[in-house]
Amino acid sequence: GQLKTPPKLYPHGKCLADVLPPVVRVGPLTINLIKAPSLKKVQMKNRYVTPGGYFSPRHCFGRYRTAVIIPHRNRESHLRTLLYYLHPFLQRQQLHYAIFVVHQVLEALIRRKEGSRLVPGRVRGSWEPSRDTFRYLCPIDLYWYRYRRFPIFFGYRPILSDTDTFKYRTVSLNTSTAGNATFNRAKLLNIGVREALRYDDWDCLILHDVDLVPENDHNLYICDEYYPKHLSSAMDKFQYSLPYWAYFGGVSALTPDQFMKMNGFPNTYWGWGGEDDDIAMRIRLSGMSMTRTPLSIGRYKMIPHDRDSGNEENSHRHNLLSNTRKTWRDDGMNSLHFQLLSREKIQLFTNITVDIGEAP
Ligand code: UDH
Ligand code: NGS
Repeated sequence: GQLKTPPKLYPHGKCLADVLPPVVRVGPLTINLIKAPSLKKVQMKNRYVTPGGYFSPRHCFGRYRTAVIIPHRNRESHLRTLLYYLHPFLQRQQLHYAIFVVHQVLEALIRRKEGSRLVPGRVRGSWEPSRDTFRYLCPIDLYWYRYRRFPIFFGYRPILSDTDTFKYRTVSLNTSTAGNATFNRAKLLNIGVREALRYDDWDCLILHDVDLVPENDHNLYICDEYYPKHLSSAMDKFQYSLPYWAYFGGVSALTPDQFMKMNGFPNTYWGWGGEDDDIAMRIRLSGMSMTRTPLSIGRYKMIPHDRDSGNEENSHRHNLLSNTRKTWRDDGMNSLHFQLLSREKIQLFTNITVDIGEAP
């Protein structure tokens, strides 16, 4: 992109934002994956994160609104490690952000476990940053060269209505309710986007595997104005390089517009493999191309793990991929069906529990 000079923020001379130093980001980070921290410890270290995993810079208006969406099942320790590193990382970037975990379970198994104790609950709590005090825009620093737009000061979108209830109060994350139903990463991401957009007018959706920890905090979790962006360009398991040129797995960033233009992601990839290649193909088919974080910055450590049961290699993936050209318009956000079991704002993230059914 071209270097653009940001327009003057306030015509009447200097504002506080010009003299406040930006929060210090350090570049390369030290990541220790030996032991997952407890949620309590993560909470203690992130005192300004409010329920739902929401944060807004305290002394200025965040320039960007970012929703991080994590597909999840039975990876609680990975989740704790990721939250431990991700919250401070996002705060140093002065983003207005929230973290959504989309959690795959089978409703039939919950019923068996919790029986008739299931009670309807209500979504409570406000996500609005306080508007009592006037705050300046967060200062721009060198890495924030691309000016996008002013945040909206007034007229925030109405957030979830009062009548919006969820069915079941609590579903444990470390769940035996996952069963052995096949995992479906792309469908969970579609659901995450749909749900996240109910909460705020996000500038950017970050689709984030639970086992990837960013290693450089200049890797900004903001979107490219024009094209979907691949953030995890250099993963340790691929020797900090790309496994192949069109690789789009791991962590990516799309604006809601870009996401809708490609009809979201496919719902039909059950099990491991191929869905990220389908997504890369959709980007092209919908007339966009892909941008990437430079290899020196898009560095990630993967938390080592074995293949999950219920996420076996999808034997149909090559067949599905050969048909993407024909199917992408009909398979995606416009054909998304699932059962929302709960929507909970817990301390470090919003937990969205869904039953997405089983592979046909
Ligand atoms: N995921 C879950 N639970 C599952 C399966 C997948 O939460 O049961 C999510 C999680 O966010 C994960 C993402 O889906 O980061 C991608 O799945 P993955 O990490 O299994 O995929 P990856 O290609 O690994 O990274 C495949 C298994 C490699 C086994 C190598 C053995 N040495
Ligand atoms: C490709 C898969 C992708 C996968 C990538 C990396 O072969 O889904 O390998 O895999 N595509 C197909 O199978 C068609 S990894 O080394 O992370 O296990 O993301």
